[in-house]
Amino acid sequence: MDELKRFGISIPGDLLSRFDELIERRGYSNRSEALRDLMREDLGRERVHSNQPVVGVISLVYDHHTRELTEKLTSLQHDHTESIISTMHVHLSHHDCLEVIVMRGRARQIEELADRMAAIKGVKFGRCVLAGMG
Ligand code: NI
Repeated sequence: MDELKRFGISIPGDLLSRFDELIERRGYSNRSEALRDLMREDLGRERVHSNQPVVGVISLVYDHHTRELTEKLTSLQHDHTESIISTMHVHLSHHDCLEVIVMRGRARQIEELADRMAAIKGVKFGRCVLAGMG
């Protein structure tokens, strides 16, 4: 880990109280760790905004009986073999499947693919989570 630095910040008492309540609910043991996570999250968003290299996880839940859905999903994935690291498929019930696709690439490319998959008829849930690398 990088060397830890200390700094002081001025903050209105009310805001600090609300922040303390929030981090207690989330189970943080101290403010420093909560602030570090907030900073990382914001820096991560900036990374996506500037289209930097990221890792992405696309999660989909869909009814595999929907006509042509699985063919469309498979075909889209075969168009992105250079950035898809792994795909996991779970048969949730008689109808529903969960697919988790792990990718590495430019933020916008991954988001665009996630949007295209989520828009396919029969997809009930589609989420894309991106994380910065390094
Ligand atoms: Ni399945």
